[in-house]
Amino acid sequence: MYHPESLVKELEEKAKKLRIGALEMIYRRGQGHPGGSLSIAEIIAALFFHHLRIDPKNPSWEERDRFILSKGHACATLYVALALRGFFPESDLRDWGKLGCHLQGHPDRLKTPGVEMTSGFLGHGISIGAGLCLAARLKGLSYRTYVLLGDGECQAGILWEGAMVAGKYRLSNLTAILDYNDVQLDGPVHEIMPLEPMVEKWRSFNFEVIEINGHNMREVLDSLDMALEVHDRPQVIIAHTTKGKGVSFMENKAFWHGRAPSGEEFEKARAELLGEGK
Ligand SMILES: Cc1ncc(C[n+]2csc(CCOP(=O)(O)OP(=O)(O)O)c2C)c(N)n1
Repeated sequence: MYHPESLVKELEEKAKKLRIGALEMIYRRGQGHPGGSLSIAEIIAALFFHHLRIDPKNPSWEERDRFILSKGHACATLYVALALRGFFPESDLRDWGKLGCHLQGHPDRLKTPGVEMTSGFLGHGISIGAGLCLAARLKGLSYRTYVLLGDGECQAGILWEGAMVAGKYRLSNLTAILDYNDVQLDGPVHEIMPLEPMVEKWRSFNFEVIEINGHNMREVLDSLDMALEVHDRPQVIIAHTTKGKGVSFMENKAFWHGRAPSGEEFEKARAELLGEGK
């Protein structure tokens, strides 16, 4: 489908808002995961502000598309998107992680409207997603399931069991999106446990593979549309991204995987994201 320039620009603005909002949450809480929250901003913006069939007024609508944040540690970005989409008031974001707040340190499907899977324990999104897709098939429902994975997460063996199931049952209603930023908790993915050849790996699990630059909004939108055209197998969008994208001192640094910025660092990051001083 053709995407007008105005839509691309609007979604790029949303991605910027997601980045600033997520960083602000992490700064305020003094805890969180900036690197992997920043790398998924375009993907989350494209999904939540354009692609997904969801209704914030009816979060449990049976035909809604399901989105699973399998790399649950990056939930700040998801929470900002859900708030901006109207699943709950934006003011709730300020209470993230506080006792009694529905926004937990990692996503909790029993507490937060719009969260489909409790996650944080890496590796399980594909299996749960495959289950949701089989359920849709059995019930004759038309919803699709999207699972956002980390590349470090792909080092977990259980993920490939889920992929095997999705491939066996030819779950064409499942789209995995891989945030391939090549940095995990404490170093480069390709050094800790190499994943390559990634395209061939997914193909051998019977997935249709689409490879994109995960920060190019047009490519993200096109890839989501291309996935809709695949009717005989699950799909994976391998999105090449940069951990810490948009903040110069955070980019590609494992140091910023799970550390909150100081007040000064946050202000510097915010100015960069707003494009000030350029
Ligand atoms: C099963 C499991 N093992 C270890 C961890 C600890 N952990 C949290 S985040 C992370 C790194 C994940 O890397 P990646 O998937 O690449 O995430 P991103 O770089 O996108 O933040 C690890 C090992 C965990 N949450 N779950």
